[in-house]
Amino acid sequence: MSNAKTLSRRGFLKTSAVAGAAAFSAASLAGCAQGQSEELAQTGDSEAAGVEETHHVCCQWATCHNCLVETVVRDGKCVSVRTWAENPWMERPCARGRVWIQRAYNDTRLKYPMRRVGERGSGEWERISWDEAIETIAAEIKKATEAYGPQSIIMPLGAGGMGRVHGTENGNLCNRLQNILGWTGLNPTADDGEAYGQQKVWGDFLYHKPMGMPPGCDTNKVNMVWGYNIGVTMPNTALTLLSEQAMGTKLVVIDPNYTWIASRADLWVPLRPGTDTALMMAMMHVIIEEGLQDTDFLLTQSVAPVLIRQDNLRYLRLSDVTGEERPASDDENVTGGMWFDDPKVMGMANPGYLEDVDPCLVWAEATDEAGSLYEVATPALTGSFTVSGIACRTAFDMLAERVAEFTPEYASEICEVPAETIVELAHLACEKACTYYSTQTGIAYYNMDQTGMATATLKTLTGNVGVQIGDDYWNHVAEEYLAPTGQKSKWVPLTNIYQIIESGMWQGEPLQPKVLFLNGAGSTVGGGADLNRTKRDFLDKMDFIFATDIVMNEGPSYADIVLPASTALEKSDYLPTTNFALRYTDKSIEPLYETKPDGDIIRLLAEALGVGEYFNYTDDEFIDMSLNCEPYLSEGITSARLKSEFLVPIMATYTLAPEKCVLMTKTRRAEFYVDYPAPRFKSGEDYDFDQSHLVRYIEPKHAGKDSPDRDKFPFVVSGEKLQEAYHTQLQNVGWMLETMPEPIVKANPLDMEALSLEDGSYVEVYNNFGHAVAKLVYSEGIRPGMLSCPVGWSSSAFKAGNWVELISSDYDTQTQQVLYQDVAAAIRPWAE
Ligand SMILES: Nc1nc2c(c(=O)[nH]1)N[C@H]1C(S)=C(S)[C@@H](COP(=O)(O)OP(=O)(O)OC[C@H]3O[C@@H](n4cnc5c(=O)[nH]c(N)nc54)[C@H](O)[C@@H]3O)O[C@H]1N2
Ligand SMILES: Nc1nc2c(c(=O)[nH]1)N[C@H]1C(S)=C(S)[C@@H](COP(=O)(O)OP(=O)(O)OC[C@H]3O[C@@H](n4cnc5c(=O)[nH]c(N)nc54)[C@H](O)[C@@H]3O)O[C@H]1N2
Ligand code: SF4
Ligand SMILES: [Mo]
Repeated sequence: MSNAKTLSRRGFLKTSAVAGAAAFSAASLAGCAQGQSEELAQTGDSEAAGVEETHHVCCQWATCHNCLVETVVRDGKCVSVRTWAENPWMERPCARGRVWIQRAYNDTRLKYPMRRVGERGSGEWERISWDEAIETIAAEIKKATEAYGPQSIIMPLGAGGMGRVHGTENGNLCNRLQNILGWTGLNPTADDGEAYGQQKVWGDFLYHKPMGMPPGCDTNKVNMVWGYNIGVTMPNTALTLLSEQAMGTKLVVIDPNYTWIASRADLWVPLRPGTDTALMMAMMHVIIEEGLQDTDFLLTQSVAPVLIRQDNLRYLRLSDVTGEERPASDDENVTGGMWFDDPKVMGMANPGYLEDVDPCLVWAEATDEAGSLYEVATPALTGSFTVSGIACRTAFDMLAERVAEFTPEYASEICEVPAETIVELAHLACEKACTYYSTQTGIAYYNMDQTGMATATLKTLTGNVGVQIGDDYWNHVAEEYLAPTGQKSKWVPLTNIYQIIESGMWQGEPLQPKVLFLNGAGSTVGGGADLNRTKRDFLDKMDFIFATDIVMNEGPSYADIVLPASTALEKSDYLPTTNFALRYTDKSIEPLYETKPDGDIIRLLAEALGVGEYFNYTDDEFIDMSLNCEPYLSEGITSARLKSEFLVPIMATYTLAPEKCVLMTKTRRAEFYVDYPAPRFKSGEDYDFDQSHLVRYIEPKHAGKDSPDRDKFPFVVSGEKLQEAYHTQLQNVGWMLETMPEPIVKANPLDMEALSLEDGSYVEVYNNFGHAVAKLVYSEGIRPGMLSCPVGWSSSAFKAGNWVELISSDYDTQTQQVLYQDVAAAIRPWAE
């Protein structure tokens, strides 16, 4: 099928289309990056004479490429943002990276500190001085600290800025202050679910997972993109995928909707939303039934041969046989909390330490007896064995049994993907190499951790496990910088805020949140879930709310005091990005109006709170302090080097020898069968221990077939990221508003015609939690039965409500992630 216009209901429901290169949708930002945006980014009078200089600015969004762009400054005014021609990685910034001028010189900027004069959220403010603002905030913080302890000050993690000094993400000056004073961190757990599921198998969190191609492979035969709207959300990676495709790599996209990348795929597999795990389990079924698994990898690099006790479903260990007591273990803590207080991520783990004294056992085929996983040369991959009276089966057999039911025909009923396509996908997954590009939020349904676990299990089964270990340099920061007094704050998941406020406790200790510091964090309010409940049961319960931001976003609009922060153009910093490099961004212009870079705001707060002595350092001194740890020391990375090279790759990532690629699990192997499954946080939820050793399929909670209200709310609402926005940002930027002036809901014309809803009319989307009114846009690329509602808009942009009202405050109890996609709703005409 080469033209989406011919897509039929049948095309979505039972056929997977082979998509041609003709895209029906608007050209993606990636596609137009070089041409249109380049032109767009030119402003000002190019003829004007004056002093001209150039600077490097790093696009500061989290979880994108952090492209380094070049700014042109003439007579102190930034006049252009353009591609940095000498960028060693040839990064192609998209339009979102080129709008910094319009962000900085924008009438809607917060220009000076302001105090609320009307009701919270009424929009009535008065201008105050910095001195008064800081004094008031410090007094409120002191009051709450005295009455309820320092942990009552809560500060969400927010992607307002990624800089190590002036950022609002993890690992910067605000965290230094937070740790010194003992404030509680609030983690939006925004995109952790899938990664957490993978962590169960690899033993480590997020980006520290095996990547790239397995040893011995030098070509990618297949790239599989799972529900990743990558043309919009990671445009440079999307372009790389197209380059690889041009050189012969098959591009496979699994997504219910016909996205930009799907339109370019060799095989597009539309599935029923929320059923990816069932699809992958059926692929595993085919692989095992046809004997296509990578037996060598399974036996040498995974727990496949490990004997599983049938009485308690745990690994059989030497101590089970000898009757000796098992050495003290940290079993219960293996899954671990927030990524930044996870000892494994912080490099303190000692994988395999228990195995040395109490190894798990396998069946030695040569001698017909049980032996240590680490000593037996030819362990059995399959079979049932009785060892010292304990009945056991291999982990591989347990997996085979788990997926036995998932025949292609059975899964076809669940996923609405033809059985033959499932077989084809299974075969493609066995190619060497097949690389997976997994979405972060596209599969945010109740079962999302299982989808992550399924991906990692599939990779293990096919031996498609890369030799590089990716890393996330957010987490590599010197302790003396982050926690100079040795004290480290607690982090709690935002999903549990209601439970915490109601009970005044978290994990058995008192915690009464009273002061909320919205530090460049949009996902706490405007980009979160169940907005009505957020206001009622969270914001209204706070004694005091203060915010730093560059505009009056949804969250700051409920604050008592707002402080104006400077934009990326107005400050120097370095960014520890997710891209295996450090990037320096140097100040293009002086802070506009009365704004201040975030780190300077933190310095003022610290002074007022009596801990100013920890902040008497220059930015460069702080940068060098933060770099005083590995791997930066070995690689000689200092502030001086960052300032001269701008983009400094971290070689440790690239030079990792295969033999050093140790997985961080207890067995140092891929643990697709988990010995001691545990929820990410112990927050009192039910947890099915016995069922959680292996991947399993669970229907989505609200969007699932059997959800109680599905007859009332027949549509699944996909809250994809908006091409023209970065989360809750850029709504005030003219160039963005030109292509996306207001919130829209995209729906399949077949569905809408059946409901007599006209293209371009205003419609109300609603469910039990709330509603939103937006313009209907017919789109044949949207799967029938789905509504696509790109998120990121403040409530003020809607005629009524907000998409965020529709999302429940439920969460995946294994990962504590918000169910952004697990939403069902109905749609009807809107009459004002
Ligand atoms: N409903 C729904 N919610 C979601 C998602 C979803 O798909 N659907 N996605 C989730 C995901 S994956 C993520 S990562 C999170 C991201 O959520 P956040 O990390 O909270 O990011 P933003 O919403 O962009 O909020 C950043 C705020 O910082 C402000 N800001 C910008 N620059 C600066 C600066 O230099 N200094 C200061 N102080 N402030 C600044 C912006 O104006 C904005 O208000 O959102 C999550 N929320
Ligand atoms: N423009 C822009 N880019 C961004 C961001 C942004 O806010 N704006 N945010 C950045 C951040 S922090 C993150 S975490 C990433 C997130 O990047 P993505 O994971 O790409 O984000 P989403 O837009 O949530 O992905 C939605 C995709 O999942 C598909 N989908 C929905 N349900 C299912 C399903 O059940 N199965 C499958 N297979 N697919 C499904 C949707 O059709 C859509 O194509 O984007 C990053 N890039
Ligand atoms: S949004 Fe992503 S691709 Fe676009 S300029 Fe920024 S970092 Fe680069
Ligand atoms: Mo994210």
